[in-house]
Amino acid sequence: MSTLFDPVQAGDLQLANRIVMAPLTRNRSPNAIPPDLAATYYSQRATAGLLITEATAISHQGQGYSDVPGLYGTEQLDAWKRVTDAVHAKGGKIVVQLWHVGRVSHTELQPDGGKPVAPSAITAKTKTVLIKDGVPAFVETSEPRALDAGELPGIVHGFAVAARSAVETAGFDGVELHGANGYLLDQFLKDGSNKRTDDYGGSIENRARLLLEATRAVVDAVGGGKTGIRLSPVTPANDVHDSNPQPLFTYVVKQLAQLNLAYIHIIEGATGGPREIADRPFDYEALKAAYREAGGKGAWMVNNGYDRPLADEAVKEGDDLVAFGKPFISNPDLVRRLRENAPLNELDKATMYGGGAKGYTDYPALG
Ligand code: 8OZ
Repeated sequence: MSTLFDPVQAGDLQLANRIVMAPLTRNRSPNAIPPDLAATYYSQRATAGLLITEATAISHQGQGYSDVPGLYGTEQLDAWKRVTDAVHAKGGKIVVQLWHVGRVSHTELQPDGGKPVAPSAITAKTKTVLIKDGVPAFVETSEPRALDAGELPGIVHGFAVAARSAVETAGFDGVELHGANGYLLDQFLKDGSNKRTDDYGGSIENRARLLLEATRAVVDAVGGGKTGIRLSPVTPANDVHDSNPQPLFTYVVKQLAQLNLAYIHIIEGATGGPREIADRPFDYEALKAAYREAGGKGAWMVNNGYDRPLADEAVKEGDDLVAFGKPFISNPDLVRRLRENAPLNELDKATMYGGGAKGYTDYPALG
């Protein structure tokens, strides 16, 4: 019987254990360039079987918050190369999360101060972070404009280009498409945010089209064995909702099963919140079974509110990987602490978004 601490293969990725550092937005990348300290931050956490970077914009249009990193400029790619080198020097594995925020943005963050883009021109009832003079402020997102169908191939291509740059130039072991948390791909999936009447709206097949096209393009660029995807079937994050998520996500994972992906990463419940949502029930075991029955061989990664007992249970039930989020911010040696059932450092919420070394690279490891 496998444990959390046993090695596992996820596509091309040979992982030392089943503990994953979840993507965590930290807003410390002015001009979308990861800071030098990012190499320290990620390499401090390299004992995780897999590190997933904070969400990283595939294009200027895909950016929705101040000081989040990108993957579309030479300086950004060079900075990421310093991060991947530092992680590899410690024997770790790292993939980058490919992000297009869609409507979760602000005109101040968009090229030429334009409107953010979305499947439909519906403003998300959510906030983004604008950092002014080093001080983060939460502000309402701007009203988006609906993407023209003719713009969608460019977005799909953008995912593929970012993936290829990530692997070939920045030295990542792979990539994860951010298909979760109410960002662009999730906005297309769900009928609360997608009111389109063309081939990208309406039926489940149509709403899933952009996500599947982007995933296939990334697979063509870097290989399925280096590609993962994150999904959040019922999260209310960033004001997304679907009237019937079980058949929607069953269709999505059945299609993904044909792409020989490294892994599928599922957020159970409300991102960073309750694992069960009373008015949004969802059967994750049925979803996993549908993926397996359709021939999906990728690792099944679960996330949200896991601790050691819950993670042990998940591995026992056949989940391959468990992603830990906030505990990894405050515990660089989380793997050791989980193994030894040692107490965890407390998270300083004030330094989560923005700032420097404090609350970033200064959390102590066990002696
Ligand atoms: C917290 C703050 C800003 C962005 C996500 C990328 O929820 C995020 C995010 C989280 O996936």
